[in-house]
Amino acid sequence: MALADWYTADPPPKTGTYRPFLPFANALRAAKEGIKLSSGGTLATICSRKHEIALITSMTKLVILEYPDPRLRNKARPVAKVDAAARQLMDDMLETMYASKGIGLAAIQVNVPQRIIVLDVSESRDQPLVFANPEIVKSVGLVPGEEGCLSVPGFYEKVKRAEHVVVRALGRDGKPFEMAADGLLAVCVQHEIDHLDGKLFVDYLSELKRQLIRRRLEKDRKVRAETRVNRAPVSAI
Ligand code: QAP
Ligand code: CO
Repeated sequence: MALADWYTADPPPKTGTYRPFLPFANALRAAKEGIKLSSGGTLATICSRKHEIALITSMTKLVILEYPDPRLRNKARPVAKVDAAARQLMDDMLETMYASKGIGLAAIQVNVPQRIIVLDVSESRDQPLVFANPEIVKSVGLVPGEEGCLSVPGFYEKVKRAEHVVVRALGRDGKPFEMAADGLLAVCVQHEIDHLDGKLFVDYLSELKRQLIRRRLEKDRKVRAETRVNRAPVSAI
Protein backbone atom coordinates (compact mmCIF):
# COMPACT_ATOMS: atom_id res chain seq x y z
CA MET A 1 0.00 0.00 0.00
CA ALA A 2 1.36 3.39 -0.95
CA LEU A 3 1.70 6.00 1.75
CA ALA A 4 -0.84 8.27 0.07
CA ASP A 5 -3.37 5.41 -0.08
CA TRP A 6 -2.90 4.73 3.56
CA TYR A 7 -3.42 8.36 4.44
CA THR A 8 -6.55 8.60 2.30
CA ALA A 9 -7.95 5.29 3.52
CA ASP A 10 -7.45 5.92 7.19
CA PRO A 11 -7.37 9.62 8.07
CA PRO A 12 -6.10 10.53 11.52
CA PRO A 13 -8.85 11.40 14.03
CA LYS A 14 -9.28 15.11 14.79
CA THR A 15 -8.59 14.64 18.48
CA GLY A 16 -6.53 12.27 20.57
CA THR A 17 -3.22 10.61 19.93
CA TYR A 18 -2.95 9.10 16.50
CA ARG A 19 -1.08 5.82 16.36
CA PRO A 20 -0.11 4.78 12.86
CA PHE A 21 -0.50 1.09 12.14
CA LEU A 22 0.57 0.61 8.55
CA PRO A 23 2.83 1.20 6.75
CA PHE A 24 5.48 0.92 9.41
CA ALA A 25 8.31 0.94 6.91
CA ASN A 26 7.56 4.57 6.06
CA ALA A 27 6.89 5.59 9.62
CA LEU A 28 10.08 3.88 10.69
CA ARG A 29 12.24 5.46 8.01
CA ALA A 30 10.93 8.79 9.23
CA ALA A 31 11.35 7.87 12.87
CA LYS A 32 15.05 7.26 12.28
CA GLU A 33 15.42 11.00 12.05
CA GLY A 34 12.77 11.36 14.74
CA ILE A 35 13.00 13.30 17.93
CA LYS A 36 13.42 11.37 21.15
CA LEU A 37 10.86 12.42 23.74
CA SER A 38 11.75 12.54 27.43
CA SER A 39 8.90 10.06 27.93
CA GLY A 40 10.92 7.53 25.94
CA GLY A 41 8.58 7.76 22.96
CA THR A 42 9.64 8.80 19.47
CA LEU A 43 8.11 11.35 17.15
CA ALA A 44 7.75 10.17 13.59
CA THR A 45 7.46 12.62 10.75
CA ILE A 46 5.40 11.17 7.91
CA CYS A 47 5.07 13.06 4.65
CA SER A 48 1.57 13.18 3.24
CA ARG A 49 1.82 13.32 -0.54
CA LYS A 50 -1.86 14.13 -0.73
CA HIS A 51 -1.57 17.36 1.22
CA GLU A 52 2.19 17.82 0.89
CA ILE A 53 2.55 18.40 4.56
CA ALA A 54 4.46 16.62 7.30
CA LEU A 55 2.35 14.73 9.75
CA ILE A 56 3.92 14.47 13.15
CA THR A 57 2.80 11.53 15.16
CA SER A 58 3.92 9.93 18.39
CA MET A 59 5.38 6.45 18.19
CA THR A 60 5.30 4.08 21.07
CA LYS A 61 8.52 2.54 22.23
CA LEU A 62 7.82 0.22 25.12
CA VAL A 63 10.63 -0.63 27.52
CA ILE A 64 12.16 -4.01 26.62
CA LEU A 65 13.32 -6.11 29.58
CA GLU A 66 16.89 -7.37 29.35
CA TYR A 67 18.38 -10.67 30.46
CA PRO A 68 18.79 -11.62 33.31
CA ASP A 69 15.64 -9.72 34.37
CA PRO A 70 13.58 -12.32 36.33
CA ARG A 71 10.36 -10.99 34.73
CA LEU A 72 11.48 -12.63 31.46
CA ARG A 73 10.84 -15.93 33.29
CA ASN A 74 7.13 -15.19 33.82
CA LYS A 75 4.63 -17.44 32.02
CA ALA A 76 2.12 -15.67 29.81
CA ARG A 77 -1.63 -16.30 30.09
CA PRO A 78 -3.84 -16.90 27.04
CA VAL A 79 -5.66 -13.89 25.59
CA ALA A 80 -9.37 -14.36 26.41
CA LYS A 81 -10.56 -12.05 23.63
CA VAL A 82 -8.76 -10.00 20.99
CA ASP A 83 -10.38 -6.71 22.00
CA ALA A 84 -9.35 -3.08 21.49
CA ALA A 85 -6.84 -3.25 24.34
CA ALA A 86 -5.20 -6.38 22.88
CA ARG A 87 -5.01 -4.75 19.42
CA GLN A 88 -3.46 -1.62 20.94
CA LEU A 89 -0.84 -3.79 22.63
CA MET A 90 -0.12 -5.58 19.31
CA ASP A 91 0.35 -2.23 17.53
CA ASP A 92 2.55 -0.85 20.31
CA MET A 93 4.65 -4.02 20.22
CA LEU A 94 5.09 -3.73 16.44
CA GLU A 95 6.15 -0.11 16.76
CA THR A 96 8.58 -1.05 19.52
CA MET A 97 9.98 -3.94 17.46
CA TYR A 98 10.50 -1.77 14.36
CA ALA A 99 12.01 1.09 16.37
CA SER A 100 14.46 -1.42 17.92
CA LYS A 101 15.30 -2.99 14.54
CA GLY A 102 14.03 -6.37 15.68
CA ILE A 103 12.37 -9.15 13.71
CA GLY A 104 10.26 -10.48 16.58
CA LEU A 105 8.93 -9.47 19.98
CA ALA A 106 6.87 -11.26 22.63
CA ALA A 107 4.59 -9.46 25.12
CA ILE A 108 6.61 -10.93 28.02
CA GLN A 109 9.60 -8.87 26.83
CA VAL A 110 7.65 -5.66 27.49
CA ASN A 111 6.46 -7.04 30.83
CA VAL A 112 2.94 -7.99 29.69
CA PRO A 113 2.28 -11.66 30.59
CA GLN A 114 -0.16 -12.29 27.73
CA ARG A 115 0.24 -14.79 24.91
CA ILE A 116 0.91 -12.28 22.11
CA ILE A 117 3.85 -12.21 19.68
CA VAL A 118 4.62 -9.94 16.72
CA LEU A 119 7.14 -10.48 13.94
CA ASP A 120 8.36 -9.21 10.62
CA VAL A 121 11.15 -11.14 8.93
CA SER A 122 10.79 -9.32 5.58
CA GLU A 123 13.70 -7.34 4.10
CA SER A 124 11.33 -4.49 3.32
CA ARG A 125 10.10 -4.31 6.94
CA ASP A 126 6.50 -4.00 5.81
CA GLN A 127 5.07 -7.47 6.49
CA PRO A 128 3.95 -7.35 10.12
CA LEU A 129 2.59 -10.59 11.57
CA VAL A 130 0.58 -10.77 14.77
CA PHE A 131 -0.27 -13.94 16.70
CA ALA A 132 -2.44 -14.27 19.83
CA ASN A 133 -2.34 -17.61 21.68
CA PRO A 134 0.10 -19.12 19.15
CA GLU A 135 0.62 -22.90 19.19
CA ILE A 136 2.94 -25.10 17.17
CA VAL A 137 0.71 -27.84 15.76
CA LYS A 138 3.32 -29.49 13.55
CA SER A 139 7.08 -29.44 13.62
CA VAL A 140 9.52 -31.22 11.32
CA GLY A 141 13.30 -31.58 11.32
CA LEU A 142 16.00 -29.95 13.44
CA VAL A 143 18.52 -27.44 12.09
CA PRO A 144 21.04 -25.07 13.66
CA GLY A 145 20.62 -21.35 13.04
CA GLU A 146 22.06 -18.11 14.39
CA GLU A 147 19.76 -16.33 16.87
CA GLY A 148 19.72 -13.06 18.72
CA CYS A 149 17.15 -11.43 20.97
CA LEU A 150 16.12 -7.86 21.76
CA SER A 151 16.33 -8.89 25.44
CA VAL A 152 19.91 -10.15 24.98
CA PRO A 153 21.39 -7.23 23.00
CA GLY A 154 24.70 -7.76 21.26
CA PHE A 155 24.82 -11.57 21.46
CA TYR A 156 24.18 -14.04 18.65
CA GLU A 157 24.57 -17.81 19.02
CA LYS A 158 23.68 -21.01 17.17
CA VAL A 159 20.53 -22.78 18.38
CA LYS A 160 18.85 -25.90 16.96
CA ARG A 161 15.19 -25.49 16.03
CA ALA A 162 12.59 -27.32 13.97
CA GLU A 163 13.13 -26.59 10.28
CA HIS A 164 9.44 -26.47 9.38
CA VAL A 165 6.51 -25.63 11.66
CA VAL A 166 2.79 -25.04 11.37
CA VAL A 167 1.51 -22.46 13.83
CA ARG A 168 -2.11 -21.98 14.87
CA ALA A 169 -3.17 -18.68 16.43
CA LEU A 170 -5.73 -15.90 16.56
CA GLY A 171 -5.04 -12.93 14.29
CA ARG A 172 -5.36 -9.21 15.01
CA ASP A 173 -9.01 -9.62 13.95
CA GLY A 174 -9.55 -12.35 16.57
CA LYS A 175 -10.07 -15.00 13.89
CA PRO A 176 -8.21 -18.33 14.14
CA PHE A 177 -5.72 -19.13 11.38
CA GLU A 178 -2.91 -21.54 10.57
CA MET A 179 0.38 -20.67 8.95
CA ALA A 180 3.19 -22.87 7.67
CA ALA A 181 6.66 -21.48 8.29
CA ASP A 182 10.18 -22.36 7.10
CA GLY A 183 13.56 -20.69 7.34
CA LEU A 184 13.92 -17.54 9.44
CA LEU A 185 10.15 -17.25 10.00
CA ALA A 186 10.04 -20.75 11.51
CA VAL A 187 12.99 -19.96 13.80
CA CYS A 188 11.49 -16.65 14.84
CA VAL A 189 8.03 -18.10 15.65
CA GLN A 190 9.62 -20.79 17.86
CA HIS A 191 11.89 -18.25 19.56
CA GLU A 192 8.94 -15.93 20.33
CA ILE A 193 6.64 -18.72 21.59
CA ASP A 194 9.47 -19.78 23.94
CA HIS A 195 9.34 -16.27 25.48
CA LEU A 196 5.67 -16.83 26.37
CA ASP A 197 6.78 -19.83 28.44
CA GLY A 198 9.57 -17.87 30.14
CA LYS A 199 12.24 -19.45 27.97
CA LEU A 200 15.17 -17.63 26.32
CA PHE A 201 17.56 -18.73 23.56
CA VAL A 202 20.43 -18.55 26.05
CA ASP A 203 18.83 -21.53 27.84
CA TYR A 204 19.92 -23.73 24.91
CA LEU A 205 23.57 -22.67 25.32
CA SER A 206 26.22 -24.07 27.67
CA GLU A 207 26.28 -22.84 31.27
CA LEU A 208 29.63 -21.19 30.49
CA LYS A 209 28.29 -19.16 27.55
CA ARG A 210 25.14 -18.20 29.44
CA GLN A 211 27.21 -17.00 32.40
CA LEU A 212 29.47 -14.94 30.14
CA ILE A 213 26.46 -13.29 28.49
CA ARG A 214 24.77 -12.63 31.86
CA ARG A 215 27.93 -11.09 33.37
CA ARG A 216 28.56 -8.85 30.36
CA LEU A 217 24.95 -7.63 30.26
CA GLU A 218 24.97 -6.98 34.02
CA LYS A 219 28.17 -4.99 33.64
CA ASP A 220 26.75 -3.00 30.65
CA ARG A 221 23.73 -2.20 32.74
CA LYS A 222 25.86 -0.93 35.63
CA VAL A 223 27.97 1.25 33.32
CA ARG A 224 24.81 2.70 31.75
CA ALA A 225 23.33 3.49 35.19
CA GLU A 226 26.55 5.26 36.25
CA THR A 227 26.92 7.33 33.11
CA ARG A 228 23.28 8.38 32.88
CA VAL A 229 22.92 12.15 32.74
CA ASN A 230 19.86 14.21 33.48
CA ARG A 231 17.93 15.10 30.36
CA ALA A 232 17.39 18.72 29.47
CA PRO A 233 13.83 19.85 30.17
CA VAL A 234 11.63 19.80 27.07
CA SER A 235 11.20 23.58 27.33
CA ALA A 236 14.96 24.01 26.76
CA ILE A 237 14.93 22.24 23.38
C1 QAP B 1 14.39 -13.37 17.50
O1 QAP B 1 15.28 -11.21 17.72
C2 QAP B 1 15.24 -14.00 16.44
O2 QAP B 1 21.36 -8.02 19.72
C3 QAP B 1 14.13 -11.91 17.31
O3 QAP B 1 21.67 -5.39 19.30
C4 QAP B 1 16.47 -13.47 16.09
O4 QAP B 1 14.67 -9.33 16.72
C5 QAP B 1 14.82 -15.13 15.82
C6 QAP B 1 18.29 -7.36 17.92
C7 QAP B 1 17.25 -14.08 15.12
C8 QAP B 1 15.58 -15.72 14.84
C9 QAP B 1 16.79 -15.20 14.48
C10 QAP B 1 19.28 -8.02 18.61
C11 QAP B 1 18.43 -6.01 17.70
C12 QAP B 1 17.08 -8.03 17.46
C13 QAP B 1 20.40 -7.38 19.06
C14 QAP B 1 15.50 -9.92 17.35
C15 QAP B 1 20.54 -6.00 18.83
C16 QAP B 1 19.56 -5.33 18.14
C17 QAP B 1 16.76 -9.30 17.78
CO1 CO C 1 13.79 -12.85 21.96
